[in-house]
Amino acid sequence: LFGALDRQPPDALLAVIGMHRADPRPDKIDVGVGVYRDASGATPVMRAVKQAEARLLAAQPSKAYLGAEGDQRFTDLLAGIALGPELAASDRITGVQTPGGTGALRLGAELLARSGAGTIWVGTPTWPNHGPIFREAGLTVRHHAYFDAETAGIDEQAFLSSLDAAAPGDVVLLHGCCHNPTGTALSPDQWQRLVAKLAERRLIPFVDLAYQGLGRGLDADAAGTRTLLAAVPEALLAYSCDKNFALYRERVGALWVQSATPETGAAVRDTMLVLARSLWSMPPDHGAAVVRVILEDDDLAAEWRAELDAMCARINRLRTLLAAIHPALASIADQQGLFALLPIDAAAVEALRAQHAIYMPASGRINIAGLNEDNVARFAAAIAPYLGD
Ligand code: PLP
Ligand code: TYF
Repeated sequence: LFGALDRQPPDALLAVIGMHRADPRPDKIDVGVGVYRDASGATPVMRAVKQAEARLLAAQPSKAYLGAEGDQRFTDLLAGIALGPELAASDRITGVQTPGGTGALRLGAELLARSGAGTIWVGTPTWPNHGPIFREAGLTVRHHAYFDAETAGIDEQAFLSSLDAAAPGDVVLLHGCCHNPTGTALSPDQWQRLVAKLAERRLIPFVDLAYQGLGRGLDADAAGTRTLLAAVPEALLAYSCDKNFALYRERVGALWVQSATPETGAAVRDTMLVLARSLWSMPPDHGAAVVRVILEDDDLAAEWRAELDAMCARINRLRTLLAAIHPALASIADQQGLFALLPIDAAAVEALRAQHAIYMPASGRINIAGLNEDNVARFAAAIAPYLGD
């Protein structure tokens, strides 16, 4: 049976972790996989998370099954953060806990397939897992224009006009903020024009919000998503808490689906639960319970927000430093989130690894948080020869 299977390449992003770990050079720099790092290069457990975990350890009464929806109070409290109070109260929006943002994307993909959707459009470039997640669920993945390497910005005209090739009922995957891998973000005006295009073409948005709070702040980073949901009848929102609560391996996320009517929403929810039962039965509890404990408690929630704000500020300080170093990097200051796409090729990436112990995927994407005030100058000097004039 299994003899027909071919060997597969490792995940290009996760492979960088192993290569960096094996390098003995003391001044090595890891700007590979997308996890937040502090100035010492660590990815610490957040203070509010530690306190919530201590409370759970002391007081959690049971670990008995919850159900396919997971911790519903987690999802409802998180809706206030992600959607804001008005949309969170909508009787057309229903949400369930999922294993990370990836689980939310996959559950949404399965729901789309079950509903008869055939095609999802993703931007070029996008997170490399997007294509496989939707294809494994049986959807056709097509690509729309998005990034302009010349300006290191969004080619809005090409983006919107490439959506003219989509058929009514097609789905469009959008990054809510902090685009992975380019760091770009739509302005409020650009969101408005995108909303108009989606409405005109009768396309269904599927927003992936995996970095809320790491760009411009919690509300600013969700503003485009909220504008969109308020304007269209149907939409999906895959959410990850793994970056903004630094819970990565705990796999914390949620999927919200907005339907045209509350009645349709009830059938959507039933279907989400049926699909979740066959995918993972129930999502893992611990990380979602941690987030619930934080959001239930004003003091813990304030502590979480303050630490998240500090992480966001550190990323933006590094962005300013990096952008000032070379004209080809200037746009990094205006972009947001962990990532930027360097205008260098795979050969340059390999040379940087061999000669300077600098680790990034072959795409030239860097995780800005892997830099610090001490190594940013050395990093800039190493990449400068590959950036042109
Ligand atoms: N979406 C994007 C754009 C991401 O970069 C990631 C990163 O991991 C995810 C979704 C998935 O998040 P999670 O680790 O919660 O599955
Ligand atoms: O883009 C990143 O680096 C993060 C982390 O298969 C990640 O989204 C990367 C690859 C992967 C899962 C998560």
